[in-house]
Amino acid sequence: MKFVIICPAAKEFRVVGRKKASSRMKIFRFSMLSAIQVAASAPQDVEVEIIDENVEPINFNLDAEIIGISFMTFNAPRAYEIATKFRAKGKVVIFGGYHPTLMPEEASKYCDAVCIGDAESNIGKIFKDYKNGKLKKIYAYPYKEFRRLNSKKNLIKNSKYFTTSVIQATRGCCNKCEFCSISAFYKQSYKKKPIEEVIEEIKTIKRKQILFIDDNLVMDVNYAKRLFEKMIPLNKNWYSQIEVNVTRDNELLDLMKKSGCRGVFVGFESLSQDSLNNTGKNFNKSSFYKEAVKKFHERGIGVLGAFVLGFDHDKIDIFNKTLNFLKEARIDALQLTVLTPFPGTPLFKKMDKEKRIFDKNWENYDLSNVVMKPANMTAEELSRDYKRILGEFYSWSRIISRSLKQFLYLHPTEILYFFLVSYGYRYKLKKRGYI
Ligand code: B12
Ligand code: SF4
Repeated sequence: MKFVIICPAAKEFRVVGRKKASSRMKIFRFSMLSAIQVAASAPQDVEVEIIDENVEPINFNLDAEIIGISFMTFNAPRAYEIATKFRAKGKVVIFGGYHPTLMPEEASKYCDAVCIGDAESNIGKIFKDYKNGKLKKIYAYPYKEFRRLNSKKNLIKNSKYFTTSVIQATRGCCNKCEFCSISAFYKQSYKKKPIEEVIEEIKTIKRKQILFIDDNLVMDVNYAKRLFEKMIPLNKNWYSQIEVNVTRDNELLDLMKKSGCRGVFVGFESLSQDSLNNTGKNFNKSSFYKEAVKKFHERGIGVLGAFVLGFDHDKIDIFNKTLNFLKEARIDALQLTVLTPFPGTPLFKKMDKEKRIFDKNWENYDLSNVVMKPANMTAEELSRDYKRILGEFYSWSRIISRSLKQFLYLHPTEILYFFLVSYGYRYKLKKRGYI
């Protein structure tokens, strides 16, 4: 039996016909772990293929019996379009990923089966039921033990991605930030892969640089410390999402450095403590942010800061505050997003009840569009200043000035990476007409 897993792409990056995938956007094409992990979970006797629409067109005449589609909210409309075309050709379509898990009722209208949550605990049952002619609409078997599977990285076109040296040691997060899809998807649970299996997996990666795609690698501090200790002899450089409070534990920070950490993605979210408190992220203290960044920098660790604009407690001064902070704290790269009420989150429920969501075209849920009425500013002000901050942060003068200052605390390789990330963002902003 043949199973093809499809990753739909946004219109602006989609490869259609003989059009080539933009090589410059490669900087944002990495990982593919969702599809790879689904492939690895499929029964051994099933032949699996992965098609990523960001790098190749979909052949709607392919010979597979079952089509799997993996998608987030922003690419749900495209996923439904693809599913409809395949179903018209008699194929069986199964859905998985963030959007179908959080919106199973909507998703189930366009497919034959929805996998809620992890593929590992569901896909075997889906195939078994299909073979027996008993396919159900919803599969939601919980995944109890997070274990290493044989990698199926060979199924993707490696050269088309910035990096595929990606690993996941933990899944989920126990916190309850009201805007967060991860908290909704994992129902505030946190699973850890056995450390020996993570180490074995790292050993299979040839590249010096590895990327953890975990949402919070240090949620269980003891696990993290043991993992970092075991990673020291591997002599790798690594990058991960990390919560800012890691900088309150010097032993943990030193272990991160010793084990080769060179860059972190930190969810600062907001400089307004009121906003943090009211969104469930009161454990972040904005008064501590500058010191936290300094502590990372002292250990040669670069910081990609993630900030969200448009919380109900954000006042109009949040824009200039954020812009000034980015410069003063020497944030090395920025992921700035507009507060987005993703379906399935408590934020969506609240704003929907208050009738503040004016745009339910999921295509616009890519964190850069304003889809709701903010409380203390207009939607236009939010959109305008969001673009202004990005434009200023990624102006050539700021990129160059940042890169020069980074020689004081970062390794040249990381200076180059942060430059490439900035260049990639600039390209994206230009393409979208923000600058
Ligand atoms: C790495 C990552 C990226 C990378 C790489 C993405 C990629 N194509 O591989 C980059 C930086 C490119 C990226 C970009 C974006 N991302 Co992103 N990303 C992640 C992150 C951190 C990890 C994804 C991952 O590999 N997970 C590991 C795999 C194994 O887990 P999984 O994806 O959940 O898959 C499992 C199940 O869902 C299920 N499953 C998944 N698909 C399928 C399909 C079938 C058929 C079946 C049966 C099962 C199944 O089985 C899998 C194995 O258990 C997640 C957060 C997270 N923890 O997942 C955010 C996340 C998925 N991203 C998100 C968003 C919003 C985006 C962007 C739209 C916006 C942005 N600015 O970041 C862009 C879109 C870009 C694009 N064109 O694709 C949101 C999605 C929210 C939502 N409700 O839609 C998340 C949840 C982050 C968040 N904090 O909210 N992302
Ligand atoms: S925003 Fe971060 S800390 Fe909050 S629930 Fe989501 S993953 Fe956890």
